[in-house]
Amino acid sequence: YHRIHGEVPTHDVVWRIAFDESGKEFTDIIYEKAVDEGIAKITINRPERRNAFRPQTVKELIRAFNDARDDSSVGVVILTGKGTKAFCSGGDQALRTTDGYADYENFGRLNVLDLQVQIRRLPKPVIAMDACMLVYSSFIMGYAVGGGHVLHMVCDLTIAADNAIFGQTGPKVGSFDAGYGSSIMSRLVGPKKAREMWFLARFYNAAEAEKMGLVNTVVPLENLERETIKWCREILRNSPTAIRVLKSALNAVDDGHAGLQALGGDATLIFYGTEEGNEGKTAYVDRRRPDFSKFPRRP
Ligand code: S0N
Repeated sequence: YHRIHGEVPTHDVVWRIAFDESGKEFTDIIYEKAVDEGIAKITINRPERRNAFRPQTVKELIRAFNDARDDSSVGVVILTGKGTKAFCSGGDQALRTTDGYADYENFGRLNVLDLQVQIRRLPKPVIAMDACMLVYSSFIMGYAVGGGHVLHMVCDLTIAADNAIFGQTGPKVGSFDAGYGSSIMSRLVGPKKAREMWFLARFYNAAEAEKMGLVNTVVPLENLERETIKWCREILRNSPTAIRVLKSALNAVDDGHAGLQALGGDATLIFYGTEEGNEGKTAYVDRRRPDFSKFPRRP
């Protein structure tokens, strides 16, 4: 039924529409939060274009991810695409100009690059849910190709439906992602396979993607959301700080100075919660000399 009617069934969760602080409606995405669950779901909503993104889509995705980051009741974010035919088919080729993608104002944009960095730095897991494609987590069904494939790769986890198809089309359509789209792919599948994916621009089914290390698990389409929610709940049972530090640690080497800055920021955040950290601030506010003598110099 679901394969024919093109909807991924929702299980065990009540989704309610969410807004960011602007209160403005979203047109290109659906932003939802699960009642009493700590899960946000962001769905690219352009199924008639196989969920290709235009600058407006990316702008809305950035707003929703910002809100999910700021909402302390959210612990995991799911990224997915509307319907069962595609997670995301990349940039909207009909809007491609000589300087990116243009849908408003008179110049093009490549704002998906900002979105990739945002997902990478978000201190909560995004899961890609791919029925063809979560930022600690992604779930995928249908096609995840081109810039859509890169989006699932920058997510922390990917849960794929058995009908999901993965690949890069860049060299076929005169584009490429020489940033995360190349470096993260090489980390995920290894340098030889990454070259194969980019140079030949072939498509791979979900079983092949799992074997290559591109996705965490493959499940029947009918169970895609149920399985993704199960993964979210397991994550949510664990320490949010441990997960936060682990995410930044896992990205640190690859992200260079920016990666170290995120990990270092986590250390500062934790230090501020200690008596030792507090002594310095309190002494400054009280206009006295700080007394760090009672704090151990651990081996
Ligand atoms: C996904 C495919 C394989 C699905 O095939 P299927 O199921 O046979 O459907 P179609 O009939 O082909 O498509 C249905 C309708 O959807 C439209 N459509 C599909 N994809 C797109 C798209 N990406 N852009 C615009 N329209 C799309 C079809 O035209 C069709 O419409 P109608 O019904 O009106 O005819 C298949 O659709 C496919 O191969 N799609 C194109 C995939 C692709 O090449 N994507 C672009 C790849 N490049 C990028 O993503 C750029 C990378 C990028 O974003 C980036 C990276 C680094 C730096 C900057 C950038 C940047 O450019 O922003």
